[in-house]
Amino acid sequence: MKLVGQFYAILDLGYVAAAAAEAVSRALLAGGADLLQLRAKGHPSVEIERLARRLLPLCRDAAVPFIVNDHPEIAMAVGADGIHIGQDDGSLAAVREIVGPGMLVGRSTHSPDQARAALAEGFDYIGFGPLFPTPTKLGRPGIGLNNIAAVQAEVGSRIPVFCIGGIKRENLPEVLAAGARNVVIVSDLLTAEDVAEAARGVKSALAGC
Ligand code: TZP
Ligand code: MG
Repeated sequence: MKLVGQFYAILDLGYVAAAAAEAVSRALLAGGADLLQLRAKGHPSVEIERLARRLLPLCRDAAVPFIVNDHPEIAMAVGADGIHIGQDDGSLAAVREIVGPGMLVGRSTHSPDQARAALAEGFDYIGFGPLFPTPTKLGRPGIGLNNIAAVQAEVGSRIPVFCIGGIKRENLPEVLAAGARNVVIVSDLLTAEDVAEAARGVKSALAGC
């Protein structure tokens, strides 16, 4: 499936109980998410795979790529559209040995050098951040907004650069003004009273960019 769109949502089991995962995913998709990732740090593989099998058809119905975080074997087993890995999760080549040539593979990056390296290695897209410190990814400093425009110009002209980390509806205008074109928003959406409405707000803020 092609990677198009600016709005990347993550169903993170740190915020959403597994029992609510489908309803919240439907709301994110109804609100206009262009990609959906399942992130389930510390959860058993069998549980992640079971959940992935339930979320995949929702994404297919919405024609939105479904991405699995951290687990290429699960991404492959369920027929996901993509796999997302961090800096410590090995090389693109090692992941490709598991998932083959067709799957989208994204990399988390935390600096312009890492962003350039991910482009050179051949990743399909990158996350760039955390822009601000965030409880969703504890222990990582915020890298700020200063390098967004340069990374967007240099890397973002070749593959999508998704800014991430501490982005909320209220600071989204500031992030976009700094040069971001694509964003990932996790906790601000998952803790919203009306997830679909919150997602719609993000979608319309991105529309002019
Ligand atoms: N990678 C870098 S920051 C982050 C991830 C997964 C968490 C983003 O979550 P939030 O709640 O939008 O700050
Ligand atoms: Mg990882």
